[in-house]
Amino acid sequence: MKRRILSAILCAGLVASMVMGCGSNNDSGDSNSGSDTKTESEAGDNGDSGDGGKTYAIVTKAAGNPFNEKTAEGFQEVIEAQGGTAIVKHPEAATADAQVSVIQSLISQGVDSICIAANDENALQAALEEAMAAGIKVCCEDSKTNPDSRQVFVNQAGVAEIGQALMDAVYDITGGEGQWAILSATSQAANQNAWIEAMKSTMEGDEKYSKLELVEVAYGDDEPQKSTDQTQALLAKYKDLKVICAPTTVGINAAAKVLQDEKSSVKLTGLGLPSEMAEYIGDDDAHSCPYMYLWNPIDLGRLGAYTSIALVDGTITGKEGDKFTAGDMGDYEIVAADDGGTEMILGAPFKFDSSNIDEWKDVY
Ligand code: RAM
Repeated sequence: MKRRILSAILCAGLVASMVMGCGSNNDSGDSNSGSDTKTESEAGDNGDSGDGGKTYAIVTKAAGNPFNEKTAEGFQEVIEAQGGTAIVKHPEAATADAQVSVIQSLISQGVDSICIAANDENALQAALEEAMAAGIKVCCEDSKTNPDSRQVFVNQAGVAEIGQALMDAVYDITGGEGQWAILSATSQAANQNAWIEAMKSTMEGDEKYSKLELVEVAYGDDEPQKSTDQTQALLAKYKDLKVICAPTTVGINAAAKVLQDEKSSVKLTGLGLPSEMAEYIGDDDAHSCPYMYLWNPIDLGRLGAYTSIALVDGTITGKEGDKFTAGDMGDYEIVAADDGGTEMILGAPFKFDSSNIDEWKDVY
């Protein structure tokens, strides 16, 4: 973990120092190739950068989400340090349609790879298959597609592990009984849906959780206002609600503010960015979130970049048993994923509480 702190600090510094001279294209909110920058338009039809290097794209779930920005930052830092050109695309909405038009513009540009956090497990298949047929290497990070739409998934942490950690947090914070609700991202988000299923199967698989009642799964669509509205609706609807679990950085941040502003007795846990959650984390009544989990989103982007490079240079194809070295992040092996495709795991979910939040809030 210490190494991750260091690498995160180093990469933040590196990105800052490279901003002036870098050859990347970072289009927030752009869902097509219409506003490509000069550097990218110089790249030529085959997408190669001017120096003969390769062009690697990252497509996040949507613009306006700091988690996605951190991931893109890590991706960009690694690609540029290796002499490649990074193209960062944040679609204007967290929908499959917005991502399909981004993918199509990247195919037209002839990029060498696409690393994508999918807004829908199946709806990107035609576009991503077209990309792969055109020789573009495809991996997922954060939120996966189905196996036919990708070569490998860069998974942030084991799904069962995340489900177990969140379920145990709900158990602990409720005192082992009572009503709880989930505030998720979009209803199509493969990562949140997998984590919710893992929470449910943990709960259903052990008598220990039998006094807990999951009353609703609400969807804030990773939009701050909708997440705020959904939190308020949960509070109005369930007078005996004890805990909200938000497995999304946007949702948890919106819910934390509602609960703390309203001095609600309802408590919160889930997955949050320390930089956004520091003011809400604490063990007393004045704080809405006793503790939460996450992983390093910058490292997730860095691993996505190393994976893209390894796919493009042929070190890996994405099959089970493939091994590669992800720079200073060390060696990774591709393993079978539970959907029949393959994945690699960045690491374990990390707990943030009052004892360490100050140490992390400036990192990501
Ligand atoms: C939100 C996004 C992202 C997820 C994090 C935890 O920012 O939905 O996909 O991984 O939360």
